[in-house]
Amino acid sequence: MVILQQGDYVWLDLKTGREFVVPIGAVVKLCDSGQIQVLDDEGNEHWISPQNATNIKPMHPTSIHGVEDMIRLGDLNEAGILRNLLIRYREHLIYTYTGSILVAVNPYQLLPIYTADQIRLYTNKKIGEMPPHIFAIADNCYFNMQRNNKDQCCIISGESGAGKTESTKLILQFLAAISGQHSWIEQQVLEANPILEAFGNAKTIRNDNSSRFGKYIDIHFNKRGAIEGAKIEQYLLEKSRVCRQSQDERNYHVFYCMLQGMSPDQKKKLGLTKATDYTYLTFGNCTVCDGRNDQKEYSNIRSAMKVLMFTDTEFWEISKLLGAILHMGNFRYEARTYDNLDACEVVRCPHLNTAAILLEVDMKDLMNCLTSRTLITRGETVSTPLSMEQALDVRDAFVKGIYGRLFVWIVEKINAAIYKPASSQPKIVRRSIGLLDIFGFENFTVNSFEQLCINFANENLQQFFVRHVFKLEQEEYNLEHINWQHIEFTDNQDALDMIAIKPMNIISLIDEESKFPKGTDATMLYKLNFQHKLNTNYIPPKNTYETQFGIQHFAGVVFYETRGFLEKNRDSLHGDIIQLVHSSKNKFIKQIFQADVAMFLCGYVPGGTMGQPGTPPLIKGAETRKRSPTLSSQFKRSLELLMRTLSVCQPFFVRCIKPNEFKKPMLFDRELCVRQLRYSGMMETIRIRRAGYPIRYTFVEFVDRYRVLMPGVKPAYKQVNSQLSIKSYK
Ligand code: AD9
Ligand code: MG
Repeated sequence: MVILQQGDYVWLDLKTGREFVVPIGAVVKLCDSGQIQVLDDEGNEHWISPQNATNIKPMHPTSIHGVEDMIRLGDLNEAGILRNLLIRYREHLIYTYTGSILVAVNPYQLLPIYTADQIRLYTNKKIGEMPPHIFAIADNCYFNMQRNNKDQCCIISGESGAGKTESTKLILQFLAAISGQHSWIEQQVLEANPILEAFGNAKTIRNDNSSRFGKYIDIHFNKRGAIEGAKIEQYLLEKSRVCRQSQDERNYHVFYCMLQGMSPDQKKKLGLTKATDYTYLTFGNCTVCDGRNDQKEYSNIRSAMKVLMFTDTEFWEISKLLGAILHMGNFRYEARTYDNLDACEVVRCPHLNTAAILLEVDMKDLMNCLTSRTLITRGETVSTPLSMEQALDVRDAFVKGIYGRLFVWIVEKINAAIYKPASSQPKIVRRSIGLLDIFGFENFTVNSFEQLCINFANENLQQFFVRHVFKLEQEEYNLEHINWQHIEFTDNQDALDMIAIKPMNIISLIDEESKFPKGTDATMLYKLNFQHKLNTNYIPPKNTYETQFGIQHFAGVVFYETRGFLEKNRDSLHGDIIQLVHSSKNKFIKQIFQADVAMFLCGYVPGGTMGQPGTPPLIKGAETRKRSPTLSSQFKRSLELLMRTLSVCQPFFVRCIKPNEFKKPMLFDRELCVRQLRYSGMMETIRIRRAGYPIRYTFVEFVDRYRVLMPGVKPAYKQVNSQLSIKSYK
């Protein structure tokens, strides 16, 4: 039985049984005839009777007013961490360390903590010398790079709207300020962001400026520490958004900016009007975004593109493609029946005409390839009509194809301006800081192929993280000559092996089935089950009708709906479309489809069997199925490269937390935060810490806290000058 007094702090376990509810902090208001009245952190009062006193535990002194580094918390558990973040957040202290990790809680308001003065205050300081801050991480990256002559990286994670992109920009801002050159290249690196955001960000219900792609920006510094270039890597743009948006969401910003910002004359040339006139822009019933000025953004995009050496012609060519996309979205179809087959026609209208003009293709060819498909059967080419549903899919696939390739081209164009390969200057020593702003772990009501890729990326990052923390921990023990036992940690290597490493892994099975002519989502699922049903990280469907399988990820179980998996992974356009692009007089579209056209001309024939390479021209409009690369194999390859890059860097971790779903300041949703803490792997870190030596006192702190136990011990400051670190047992 705990003896409590008024004013004592306690942990109150409300035992709701809910998955993300943890004990809440509370203060004792009254202790009266055995009854205890407490006031919890949310301002709710509770009466606790002595029989229920097991619900109450005393709070460790470190948890009462909070600490800057959560490793110092006596109550090193979810409740302790959550409360620490909460009480700091209420005081606008959004940054907190957990050892080497920075936790950043999104304030959803502009705090006066990013000024030039703050940059100066954080320059060249040790971590811990100043209150936790994103600038402290940036500063450490920079000076570690200089001091140790070692590349650094910063892995910024968190769910949508948690503040990853803003954190990335703040680090960049700090690095640009302290590298201190105000050079052209520095400006170019900074100006890459508005372009990427225009084409790759959109308003979603979670975030008004949501990045719909992952990115790694590697910033290069010369020997004197000045920015001399950068390279941007992009991952998995969400292409489906170009054709569909959920309620209250928008398409990519650039479309709305263009319609608001272009001169009437330019718009007329592209046959464009206003956003509400376009189907592709109105699925979410939302064409404006509070707090965004699309017109002003347009001129920012325009000037950023100038800084990054996009020519006027290139800019115009991009606008033409964006215009063509909007017109295609407005095509209307009419159902027909030919020889008892469902067919359809594109209704002739100005949109059709303008789209053909902008794509510089023959209008008839455009109509044909959107409403029929050429197949080769027994050596003969046959044109089969497409049903209305199929025709809409073909058009959307074409549009997604254009936008996806356009995005890749834009990133390449930016890189052409800012990236100077090291090999061209072999004698020049160069160091870099990489910033990874990538989608966090996702677990929705329905999860598809995209979530599998995203969670696969997160498994990789978790593996990297755990290994790093684990290694650091043991290195520190060695450094201080502390006796320690080998610390076990939950290794997610098994899950990773199953997903992508070992033979017959999940990704390779999906890939194989995608290339197999008769492969379907069902045959793929059958093979996955057959191969992995005994693996503890795999959860097979409960019966033969179910189309979901589950994976035990480090952050929890996720069920994946397999319908549509293969189509998404193939990510291919049918041959008639490639043929249409090939016939176009528009050099720009041909350029962005260059690889596809080349592959097409190499002579791929249906079923994945290759024809004689270099035997063009292929039978006009023949169906092609590209054998490679599939989406997952491309993604796997770029992830491997990323992990290789990260592994030679000294890493920093920033975990962004979204405090509420309403984009509101000063609102802290406890359950939402616990979920994120769990999914971020933070608890895993703590487990590792607990298995080791979780409490770290400097010599001074140790003596001050415990000298009362040994009469005659003087205050620490009288004994030492140096800060010797002593670890205490838990
Ligand atoms: V997503 O996965 O790309 O959808 P992010 O990138 O994690 O997401 P983002 O950085 O875009 O989120 O932040 C969302 C919004 O939160 C921003 O538009 C700001 O309005 C707000 N935010 C985030 N960080 C800060 C901050 N340090 N100060 C003020 C912030 N506002
Ligand atoms: Mg973002």
